[in-house]
Amino acid sequence: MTYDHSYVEDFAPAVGVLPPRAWLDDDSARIALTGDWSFRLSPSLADAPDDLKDPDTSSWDTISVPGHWQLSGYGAPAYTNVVYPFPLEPPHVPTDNPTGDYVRSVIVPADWDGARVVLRFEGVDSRFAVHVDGNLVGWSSGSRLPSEFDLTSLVAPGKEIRIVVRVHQWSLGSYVEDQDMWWLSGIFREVNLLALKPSAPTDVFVKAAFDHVDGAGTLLVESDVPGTVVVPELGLELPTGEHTRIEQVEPWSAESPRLYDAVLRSEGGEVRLRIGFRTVAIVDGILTVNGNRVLFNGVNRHEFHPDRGRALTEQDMLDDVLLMKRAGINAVRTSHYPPHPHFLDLCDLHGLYVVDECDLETHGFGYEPEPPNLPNPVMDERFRPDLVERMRRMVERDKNHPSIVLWSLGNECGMGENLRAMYDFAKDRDPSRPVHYERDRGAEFVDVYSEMYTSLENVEKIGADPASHKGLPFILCEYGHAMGNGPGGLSDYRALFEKYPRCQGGFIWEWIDHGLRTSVDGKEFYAYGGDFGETIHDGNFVCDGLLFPDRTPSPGMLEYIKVIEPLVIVADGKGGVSITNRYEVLDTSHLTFQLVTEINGEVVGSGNLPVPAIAPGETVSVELPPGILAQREANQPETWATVTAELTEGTAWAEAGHRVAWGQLRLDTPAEATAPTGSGPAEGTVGIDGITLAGITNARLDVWRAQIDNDAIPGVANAWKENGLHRVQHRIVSSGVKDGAWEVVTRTAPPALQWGLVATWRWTTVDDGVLLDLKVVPDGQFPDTLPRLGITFELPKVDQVEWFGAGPNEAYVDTRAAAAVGKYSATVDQLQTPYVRPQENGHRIDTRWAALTGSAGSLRIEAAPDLFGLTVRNWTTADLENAKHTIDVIPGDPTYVTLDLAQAGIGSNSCGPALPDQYKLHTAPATLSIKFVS
Ligand code: IPT
Repeated sequence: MTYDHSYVEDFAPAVGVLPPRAWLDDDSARIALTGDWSFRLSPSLADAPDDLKDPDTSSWDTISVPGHWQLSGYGAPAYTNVVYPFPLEPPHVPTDNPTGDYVRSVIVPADWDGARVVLRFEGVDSRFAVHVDGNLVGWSSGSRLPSEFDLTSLVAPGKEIRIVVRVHQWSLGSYVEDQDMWWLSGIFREVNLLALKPSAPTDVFVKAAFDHVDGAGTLLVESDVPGTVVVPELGLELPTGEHTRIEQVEPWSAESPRLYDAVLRSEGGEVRLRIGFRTVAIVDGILTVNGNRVLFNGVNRHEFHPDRGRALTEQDMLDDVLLMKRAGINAVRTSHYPPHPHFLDLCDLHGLYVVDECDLETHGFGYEPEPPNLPNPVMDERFRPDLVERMRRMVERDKNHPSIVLWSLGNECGMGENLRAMYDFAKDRDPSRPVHYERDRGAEFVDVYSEMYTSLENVEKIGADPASHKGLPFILCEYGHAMGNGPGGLSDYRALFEKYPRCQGGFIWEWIDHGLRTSVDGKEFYAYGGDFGETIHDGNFVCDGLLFPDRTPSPGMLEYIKVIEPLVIVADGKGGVSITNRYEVLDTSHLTFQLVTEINGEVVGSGNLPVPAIAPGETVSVELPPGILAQREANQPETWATVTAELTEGTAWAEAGHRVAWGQLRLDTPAEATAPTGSGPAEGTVGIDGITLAGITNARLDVWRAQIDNDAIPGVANAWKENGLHRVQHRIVSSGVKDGAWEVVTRTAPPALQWGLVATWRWTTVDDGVLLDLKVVPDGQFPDTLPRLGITFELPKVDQVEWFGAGPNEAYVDTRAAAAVGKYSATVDQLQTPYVRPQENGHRIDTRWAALTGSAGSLRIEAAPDLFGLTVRNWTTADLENAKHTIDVIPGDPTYVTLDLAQAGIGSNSCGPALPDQYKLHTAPATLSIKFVS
């Protein structure tokens, strides 16, 4: 008889499992079944052996649990975003269904006598059957949800049992787990054998609320086994099931995550509880926590590690939480499945608002398919029991976390009655939390209205019409697509969240690039879709995070940190500094303010800046110390004051001195910029006519950048490429002395087309160098916009770059909030940003001067007076553009230097609105004046 695999395609959510219950920190005995299990992978159901009653594992390998078999040497990862990698014919899945068998023995301790012995899985992808000593115990699915099996009748204390788990890569569950991520299978979260004492609680529901009007807390702890709840700090002792009011409590919030340690004592054992008193409510269309309007400075977080996939360690989870807290992020959407429960404990402890999302996405069916297309599973009644059970399993597991402020039904499923049923379940079981779902345009079964990737104009419209969408609070569950270089425009979104009360922020897509660490010939790089030979895949769309795969912050992360920082520090227009407190509940008494003054990038003064405690929402003006004012009077050169707010004392998530906000004030009054005048023609100087200055060769007009992911989308990229911008040629029209300058006229134009850019390069000598006055005029049917307009030239290899301008990190016109004016120094290597898929990077905006030094000497470039964008790299734009992975860009000699008059903004168009007009680089006559000193 062959093994009956029919459960793989069963519409039932599970068979033989215990009812879902809360994740509890109790004193029940347990054995962690982590570590080595015997393992065998069958490529297909057809050849998965029929020996699960008593498999002979002597020839099997071992695999480490938790983990994914594709990252443990079996099969290969595969990435698709929307599309399913198998034919759509629910409930069927391919017979070629990789199936992993896991076997492990464990002795049930003798002192477990009388206990209920439960085998608990925290997460198995995607469906699995459990056998103990030859008996089929049951099966379950819901990859990111726990399943428990009662083994009591199959075990005897003191005796060994043999557990056999058969896990299938594809199942009915795969139809509702179409999240944008790697397909990775196996037992990827912990497995435990538990001894549950009959007289100890196994399910507890803590209901703790806060009344912001009178400061009182209310508490009710429900338990399946009665007991007494003790909260020592509150001097409280109260029976389960009894509601109590506490005169004064300190509330829990993301900024001030006050938890009260408590214990629930019953006859059979103890459960440790951490109680956070807080109330989530929608008041007059505004989402509030403890009466305060919430503004989500959030991120979408997938669970990811470049070596372990979704099998995270507790350290990985802590790393995420600490990185978020230090960044000023206050909210996480657990896209698109419930995270490991330990992560939620950390959110409670350190303070992050959580949108806990159900393990559900059916994107590949389309939003509202009409016959003859198949209905989306959320419209198909056969899926309803499974979907409602998924919601139930999440709510039951996670209900005690104060950090969870919204339940979310799932992601990208369109609309269907099964979603309504999930909503109804959540509201019935836990009326204390509003429910989120994004694609409910009519706001039928949601409590907050949510959209993704909405343009600024449309956010503004929603903000300006508070009655629209049933007057619900509005959030962007995804925006700011952080793929490759980007996202741009975050400050503009932030301004709208400040302007319209109902626009309550959003969640950047996404937290981390899912690049898998791989190597070729000993050279390491991060792999993305297609790198494992997948038949269909979505390339590097899986690398769209604020963090690189190894959790180092990308420039996008640094930008986000600046945009959301809790204080706004700017000039007050009266000679002082204006500081606005954007915290929800904290005043600024925990912060110390520092002031540093710099003239032309050199520090001339520093010290403490006394600032009174500023209440949330308040703005104060602080005068600068008199010495600094005097300096301002006396100095014409560029003078900046930088005010920094730091933590006075360490917190659980950062050390004392951690910077939470900063701002710069320009102290000198910039004089009307005047161009230096040359004293005569710098004859035969630099140009494409081959004559060189200070090692400069091959100076050309440059209009192309290695496409960033936001450029590489049809509308933009095609228009640019159709206009031949990626392959222009250059012609010298004339050169000679003219009107006191050496003048070279060039025409830069693409093959086959008739438009061009006529550039007039006028070179004159000045005291210590040569001056270039460049004028560019488009002719013919030129394209509306350009990726960039600048000049690129070559220099003998440069090692070190020093510059005065905006920095220290790369910045573009719409990603420049985090750039501060200062004097910086970096190697050419350090100027590059290693985007997982190589693309334009490293641009330093608003450079005043730069000194480039290499073995062949040095060259100084000065704004005269136009500020320029600076890019220095040891490869060409084409090299960068043609590279698929970081290891494909190979540094060489010479160095390529680009000085931009302007460059197009970055935007978020890889998954989002077009680049706003103000950040486009419109083709028009332009000039640039620069001085070269060798
Ligand atoms: C949106 C998805 O919700 C998210 O999971 C991710 O795929 C993101 O896009 C892109 O990276 S869906 C999109 C069609 C708006």
